[in-house]
Amino acid sequence: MKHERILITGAGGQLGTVLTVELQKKYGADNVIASDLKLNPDFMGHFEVLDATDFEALKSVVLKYKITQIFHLVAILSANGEKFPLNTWDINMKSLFNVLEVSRLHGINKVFYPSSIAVFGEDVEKDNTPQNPNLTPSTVYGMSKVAGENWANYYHKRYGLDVRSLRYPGVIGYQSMPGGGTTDYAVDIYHKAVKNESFECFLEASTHLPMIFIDDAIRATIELMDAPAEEISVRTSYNLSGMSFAPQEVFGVIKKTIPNFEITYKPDFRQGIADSWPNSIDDTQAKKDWGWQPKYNLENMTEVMIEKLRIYYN
Ligand code: AKB
Repeated sequence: MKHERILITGAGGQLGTVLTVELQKKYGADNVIASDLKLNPDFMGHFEVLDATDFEALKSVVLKYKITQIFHLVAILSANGEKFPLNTWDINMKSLFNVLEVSRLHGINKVFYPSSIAVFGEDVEKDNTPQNPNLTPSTVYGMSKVAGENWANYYHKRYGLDVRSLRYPGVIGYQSMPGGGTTDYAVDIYHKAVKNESFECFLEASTHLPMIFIDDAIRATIELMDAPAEEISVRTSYNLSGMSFAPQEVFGVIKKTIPNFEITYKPDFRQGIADSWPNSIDDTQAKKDWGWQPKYNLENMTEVMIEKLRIYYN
């Protein structure tokens, strides 16, 4: 196997925290370089303070460690992104351009770029949203992801750069908190339940959204990156599905274990974003091309979330 050296940008975020540990296990801690704007004092391994919008800084990390693969996780998410739209566009696009250019110019052999269900807008079938509908996103974050998918495809076609991408649903995990997304309620609800607090939900009770458990999300990322290049037929971004549920459903499942748990609903501006997204996703192409199969549903995910968070809070 070729000796790989991995750089993760945005490594301190919800996905990055967990993905970094998995990549350390796979490639050895010495071959994984985590980077972000700030160092988490508990982090174990190689870390570089890096602003991925600064091309020269990114290039010097790539050269210093002889990086061969980049997992580019930097992004301002859907809800936070709406507060400063132009700034969101700048950060999301500039950091991606830097990663694509540094990869093209300095011999990176693979790039991972996360996309999102935020690429979909009002024009799609809400149930089992297909791989290739008309994309009219409602948020700047979604617009940046549609543009980013097309740039990934362009770099692949024009320069032969092996960029691979997944459209993540809302990711639910116990190891780290999400920041500034519309699906964040589905992580927060477990924390409140385990701490015996009531939960105020910023979405309506019946708002179905596509979601995925962190273990499945990380496994999908690694399986996609490990797949032989000739099996990757989608060079924009693959639809990825784990499960789909509404706040009232996750509440009902948590209540089976924590009967005193209470919920109230106070929808805010994030309701509008959620209403523009699919209820569920058709990921047939990912299943066909590289064998994707989720392992977690709402029930078995809830068991793990409650068990792990109880350990964390006790
Ligand atoms: C968000 O809610 O913005 C993210 C996403 C679905 O991309 N979790």
